Amino acid sequence: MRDMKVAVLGFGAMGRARNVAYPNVAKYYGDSPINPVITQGFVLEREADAARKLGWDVNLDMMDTIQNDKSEYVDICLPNALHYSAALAAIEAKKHVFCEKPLAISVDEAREMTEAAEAVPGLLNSVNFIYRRCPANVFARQIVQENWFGKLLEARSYYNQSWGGPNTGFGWRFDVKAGGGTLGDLGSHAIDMLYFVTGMRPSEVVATQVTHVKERMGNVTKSDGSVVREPIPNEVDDGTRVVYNLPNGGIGSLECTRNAWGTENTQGYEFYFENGAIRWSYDEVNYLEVYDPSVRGRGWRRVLCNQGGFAYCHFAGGHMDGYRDFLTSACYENMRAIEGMDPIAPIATFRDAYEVERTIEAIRRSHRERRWVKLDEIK
Ligand code: SOE
Repeated sequence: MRDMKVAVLGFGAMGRARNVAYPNVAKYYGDSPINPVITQGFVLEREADAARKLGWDVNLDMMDTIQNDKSEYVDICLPNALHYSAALAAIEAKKHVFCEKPLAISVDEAREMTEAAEAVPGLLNSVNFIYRRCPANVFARQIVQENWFGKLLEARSYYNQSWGGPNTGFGWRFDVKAGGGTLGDLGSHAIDMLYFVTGMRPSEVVATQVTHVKERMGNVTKSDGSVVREPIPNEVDDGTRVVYNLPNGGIGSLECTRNAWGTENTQGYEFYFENGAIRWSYDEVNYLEVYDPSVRGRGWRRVLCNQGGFAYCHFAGGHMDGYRDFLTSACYENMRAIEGMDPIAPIATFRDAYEVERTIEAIRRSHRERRWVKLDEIK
């Protein structure tokens, strides 16, 4: 196992979570070909002391962090609008790239990033669609791949949170130019999960989006340099509803919102096939529910996927995994990919994430133009 120097860009929740995940890769997975070591971090000045306390070698210059020799792998945990410039710079510097989702703030950016990444053979381009690392979702994917239940007829996905009410102040997640909005933040996961599990992407969508909170209080810098707190227009979607057709003739729906009281990270899916069904919910993240009508005494079977024989079981079975374990597994898969090892379950490449952006663009276009949009329209 060789050490590999990692630069982390950003010190928000995702950047800080890296500080737990990378050091755990070799501890969880003794067969990891690489031990990733965070050697440098780009943070804001106000975050520098906290980052140093975690042992980070702090750099306040993003481009310098990407370009200098202290790393061979760059992990982008920045606001969405910065993914594009950071990833292109990392690719130019011939560094492996792991990027938070959504890949970009537009389909054009995502396409350019994908083409740039694919033009450099041997470089990792990986996007953190983290729920691919839940063992239950890997099992769901296996069920589809082994064709337990035949054709997918109907799909339902949801991803709801509750922190987007009127009392939440303005921040980049509400800034249209920074790539804010619920669809990119939450819906992107559900779109990727549909593909990861079923192998299908919507072929045609019709959607409606809503902005419930028209203004949010935020800091505004005036021409004299003073900073005042005042209402800022909120232009992103607070909620989205989508109905879609699948290429196999099936249909589906997707909902996402940040205005569902009582839901903290409530997401899941229900996939109904010709001869059975599966469903998963993050509230019971370690379980997949399977319905096989051919079993006598039919009923939903709740399968614990955190045990030997299931993906990513790195510890005694049944001790339950959570978000930081999934992130550790994501980093482990990146290490395997860099060394050319087969994945336990496929990583989300830039191309996968570009496909998610195409679906997002189709959904937005459908809402704007009040019509069904075919995915073929979006390049
Ligand atoms: C938003 O609250 C958020 O942190 C998303 O940005 C993440 O992608 C999701 O995994 C959890 O919720």
